[in-house]
Amino acid sequence: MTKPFTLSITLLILISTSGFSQWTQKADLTGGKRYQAVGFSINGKGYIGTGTDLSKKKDFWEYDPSTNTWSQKADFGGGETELATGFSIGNKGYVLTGGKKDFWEYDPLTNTWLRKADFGGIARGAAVGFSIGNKGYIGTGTQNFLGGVLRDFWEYDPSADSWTQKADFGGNARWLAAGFSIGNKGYIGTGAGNGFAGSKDFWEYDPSTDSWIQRSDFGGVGRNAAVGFSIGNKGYIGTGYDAGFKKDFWEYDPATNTWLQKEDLTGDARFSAVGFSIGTKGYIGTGIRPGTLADFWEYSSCVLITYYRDADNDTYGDPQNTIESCTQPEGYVSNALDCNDGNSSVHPEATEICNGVDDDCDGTVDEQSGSVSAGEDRSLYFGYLPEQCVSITANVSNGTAPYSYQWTLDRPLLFNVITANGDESMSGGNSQTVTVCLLDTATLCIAVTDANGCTFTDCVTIFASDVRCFAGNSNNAKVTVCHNGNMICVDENAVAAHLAHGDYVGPCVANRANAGTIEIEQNLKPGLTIYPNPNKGDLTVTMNLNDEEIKNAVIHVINVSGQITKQIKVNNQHKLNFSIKEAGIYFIKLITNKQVYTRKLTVIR
Ligand SMILES: [Ca+2]
Ligand SMILES: [Ca+2]
Ligand SMILES: [Ca+2]
Ligand SMILES: [Ca+2]
Repeated sequence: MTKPFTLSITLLILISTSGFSQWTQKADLTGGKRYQAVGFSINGKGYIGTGTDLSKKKDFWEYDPSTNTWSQKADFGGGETELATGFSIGNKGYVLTGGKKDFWEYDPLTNTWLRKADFGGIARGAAVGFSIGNKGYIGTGTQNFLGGVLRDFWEYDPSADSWTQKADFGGNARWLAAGFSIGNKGYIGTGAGNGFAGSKDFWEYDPSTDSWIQRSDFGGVGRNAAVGFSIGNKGYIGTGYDAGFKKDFWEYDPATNTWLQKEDLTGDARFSAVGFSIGTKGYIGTGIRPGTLADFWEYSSCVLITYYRDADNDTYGDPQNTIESCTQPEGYVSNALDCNDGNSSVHPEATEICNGVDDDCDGTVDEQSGSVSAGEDRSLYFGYLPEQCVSITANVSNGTAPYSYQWTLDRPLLFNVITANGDESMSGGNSQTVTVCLLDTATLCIAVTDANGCTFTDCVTIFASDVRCFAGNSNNAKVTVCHNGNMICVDENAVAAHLAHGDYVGPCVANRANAGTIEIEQNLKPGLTIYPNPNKGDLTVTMNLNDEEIKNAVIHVINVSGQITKQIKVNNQHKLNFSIKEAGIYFIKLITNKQVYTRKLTVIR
């Protein structure tokens, strides 16, 4: 028992959250308000006529759903009447006059009414009529509109223009019942016995056996003067009266013999309305609440859903191009997630590639780029073989392998500097690791292109100096070393011994300590300040020294391995900003004409 309940709750949630109603108000009946009218549909058009307001009516109207318009047709052949009973068979409509036996056929092609064989039973009103195949059926009703309820049931054969009595309705005699047919079965339920107390029993008629069986009671409370019609394989009963006006609306599924509550009629609760279906749509109009009504409502047996055009067929829809439909139309999807419906490579599941386009529709262009680091700046001493060349490996993060590498120097390689072997070199310029041997400072840049076409770059400065010297007339290069403040030219194999006692490679810098030696902080008197410290790689150095002292001063950044990772000429400035890429402990060494200042520095990431 819980399953239908759950289903109906789910449906109600679906309706409420989707914002769509299954009911749509259509043009009011042009002929004006009324109740106890009769109606049917033929070939895509609906018909409502007769009924009463302050007086009984005979006018008849045709509704065209394609234009949502009503047009007046020939007055009902039987004259003014109310509580008439109607149905349609094929291309004709039929109406049994309320309270009389005269029975009329309407032909929309000729817009004429033709009186047919009188109804087989006694005169009545508020009966139920429907057709199955090419036969019409009328049963139940009231003889005198107050009581005198009936349960006889009759079949009309238009080909013979004759009436045949069939098995009495399975339930008690009643009037103001509702009915419809589905396939080759007819259904009658609800209605009132003598009086107005509503019933909810529901019965199925099988013309092949001329028999009635009771089916599940109508899903809502018992009632009378409801409307009934069918759409496809489902039947519907709604509105009506039972100590109050009703607007609830129920669907009957003969396959499961169950009732499912559908969305209430959006218009006013009412009874004695007219209901019929045209194609996949149901219609309810007119009636009384107790004010008389002329409004007219269309029921879609499905819930309208917004679908989004998927022109590029990538299964993601264009939020700007929508359609509302009961079922998913070809070329449309239920999501609105495509940010470019003209490109099937662009959608939320696409891989972001570096093309200047937001491929994955996350609002950001080319966000999947990676990065590359060539590490810290380096120092080279050309002519001193251990430090004449450097190999630098590009470290890539966040890109997509495989990568291609392109190293470039910001100037041409020097050659024939002083001697024929004074040549710079660069090898591995198209590989992850490049090796350069430089005579003079240059900037070396790496450009990495990943599998997605993303290119990212980094540059380092190679502080290089030519430390070759040529003692005597020899063309054999030796190495310049600063020894006790004097520049000397020594054999390569003697350099190590010189470095061991505090000399350094290259020309002398006044009062300069060995550049590559880590020293504890010294000369802490104000003069050299670094901030912030620790820092995230960007720092400011201020030198509160007089111009004379700062003249020709240099700053060395030395890592914990004693390597100079950066050297900066102060150029008479008192304040410098620079950056250190890699996290770690460093020493900033300021070498002036007079002394050396050293500060310890921490770079965090
Ligand atoms: Ca698309
Ligand atoms: Ca797309
Ligand atoms: Ca993106
Ligand atoms: Ca992109």
